[in-house]
Amino acid sequence: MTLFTLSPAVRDALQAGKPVVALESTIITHGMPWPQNLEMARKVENTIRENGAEPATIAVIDGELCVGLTDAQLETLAQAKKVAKLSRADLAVCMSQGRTGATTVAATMIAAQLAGIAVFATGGIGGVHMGAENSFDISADLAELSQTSVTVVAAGAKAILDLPKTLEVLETYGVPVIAYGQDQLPAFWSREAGLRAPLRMDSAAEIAKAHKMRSDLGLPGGQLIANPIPTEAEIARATMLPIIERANADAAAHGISGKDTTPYLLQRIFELTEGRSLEANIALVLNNARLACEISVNLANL
Ligand code: PSU
Ligand code: MN
Repeated sequence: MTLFTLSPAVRDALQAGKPVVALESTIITHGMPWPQNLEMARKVENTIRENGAEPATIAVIDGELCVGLTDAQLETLAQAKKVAKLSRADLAVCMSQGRTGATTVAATMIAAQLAGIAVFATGGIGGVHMGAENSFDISADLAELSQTSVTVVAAGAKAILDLPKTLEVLETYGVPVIAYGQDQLPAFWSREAGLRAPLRMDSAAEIAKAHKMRSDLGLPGGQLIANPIPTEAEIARATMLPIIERANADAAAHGISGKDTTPYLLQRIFELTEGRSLEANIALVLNNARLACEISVNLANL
């Protein structure tokens, strides 16, 4: 039984030892509205190809764990309504039932590791939600980073989260949180979170070396690379803070919880910023894809 299916392009790249960058699909189905979600997915894949690596977008389609999607599969997924959102807990159930689902950061990491892909680009990881002291809502992405050996490039944790608590949990789990090119932790739509990042690196080569060192030491788990959004695309933290607060208050008022929280907040912030948050989101994903390429090219040369 094969556990996953490689697209021909991803299979060829992996066999030839060429750099491959994994991509998640929940950002397509739950993170952005149609049709910008499909435009983003295509742009990210093309950016990766232009930067010397092969993109591998990951999703479960009719029970099949697909590593690398055709353009037609990408389009179907982007248009699909009510697709399941698959984290670690949901992956095997979805596959065993022959259903379709989009992979979160956690599930994408699992698939990437199975396929032998070391680097993964996304927008923002899940983390500790505001009010977690009551709700216990902590994304499975954090536990995944502690046990699955993939370097994840994100623009920091999503700013809708409780960032200090997210950093604390990552520290407890032994996950290196590495800000790229600055001391501050980036906060997704904004370059700075008002928090110092635990670690800093200034080049993709250093990040690749640290990834290899971690695996040589036999330490399970990945690295979180926090790559700040490009200056020209950022929305100032001062602008975002009241909007995030309002979105969180609306979520509470509507009784939104569990898996629905992240998609609800992203959609609400999209409305409250009149679409600006989406433009910034697309810019930061592309920026992360470029850095992930550089890291995977460096890893392939090690
Ligand atoms: N980043 C985005 N949009 C998203 C997500 C990340 O810009 O929709 C998704 C990712 O798939 C991440 C998930 O893994 O949200 C976290 O969801 P939860 O907090 O339920 O674990
Ligand atoms: Mn959650």
